[in-house]
Amino acid sequence: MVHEAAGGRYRVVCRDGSVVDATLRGRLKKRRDRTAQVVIGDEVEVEPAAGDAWVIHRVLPRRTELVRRARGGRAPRTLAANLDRAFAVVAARQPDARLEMIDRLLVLGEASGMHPILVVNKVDLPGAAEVARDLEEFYGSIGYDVLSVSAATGEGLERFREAVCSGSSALYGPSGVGKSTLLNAVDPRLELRTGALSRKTGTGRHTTVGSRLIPLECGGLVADTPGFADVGLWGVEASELERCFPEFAPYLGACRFRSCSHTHEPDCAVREAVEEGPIAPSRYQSYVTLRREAEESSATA
Ligand SMILES: Nc1nc2c(ncn2[C@@H]2O[C@H](COP(=O)(O)OP(=O)(O)O)[C@@H](O)[C@H]2O)c(=O)[nH]1
Ligand SMILES: [Mg+2]
Ligand SMILES: [Zn+2]
Repeated sequence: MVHEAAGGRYRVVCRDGSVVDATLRGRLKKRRDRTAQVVIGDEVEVEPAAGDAWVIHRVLPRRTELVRRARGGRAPRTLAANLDRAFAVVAARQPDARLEMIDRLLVLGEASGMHPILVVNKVDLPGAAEVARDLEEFYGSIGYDVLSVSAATGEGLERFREAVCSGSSALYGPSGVGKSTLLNAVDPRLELRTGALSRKTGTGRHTTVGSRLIPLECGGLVADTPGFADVGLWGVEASELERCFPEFAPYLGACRFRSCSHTHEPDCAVREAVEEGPIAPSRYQSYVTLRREAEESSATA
């Protein structure tokens, strides 16, 4: 499995625990499509090359794929493959949790083939416990696991620790919500930099070049990728959006038009479910917003 990727060099940890540094075989390098990129989490086959060098000659099919599709028609980029778990992280306060941001994060997790876990951090702040409780109830009713935690006090961290200490995970969310602080709380040896200003949009002084899977002392692996910071700019294709709202599932296929966008068509089963109650208005509103974004960005592509 690829544990680190930077500038065309890959650190591969083999099943027997040995570690080799490898480059891509030319044939793989030339292919431009997304699946030919090698990313952290990829299962690859390596073979010895000249001297003591190694080359990756094959990438195995991916189980999950965390993909970043930038708005404005730029090519999608895979950030990590085969992760077992995705944690969408927000803060109950500072910055205040907004439903649209939460929905955006959950959609990104779903689009990557992972049913994300919602982590609501900073429950220690004044008024935050109530916010977290409401979010637990709301997103819990849609079928999401919601973990209310405080990286500062350790409250609620047991379940987070249990989940993050097995397999591989990604934490993603806006900057300043406490992702690095959470990981430091689970494994203080990491000493990840924290503070809202430590990693400003790509140009900051602490820009990470490569991506890596950070091994936790307790056994899990956590993806560390520079692109995670600006999730606000991610998008999902219009056609796959409806599948990223799990509570829409019972209604898909029941609209009058097979290609219904669920925004304006008559006899739309999704819109009926919003009117009748099973689909929450805020969720539907997020769908409409993301749908419009997706259409705008494909129009400029
Ligand atoms: N009160 C409180 N502050 C926190 C908590 N977790 C993180 N912070 C603070 O929030 C800021 C951003 O944290 P950081 O881990 O850098 O966020 P990241 O950008 O998501 O990695 C820092 O000043 C942290 O000290 C928490 O549980 N409670
Ligand atoms: Mg951070
Ligand atoms: Zn419809």
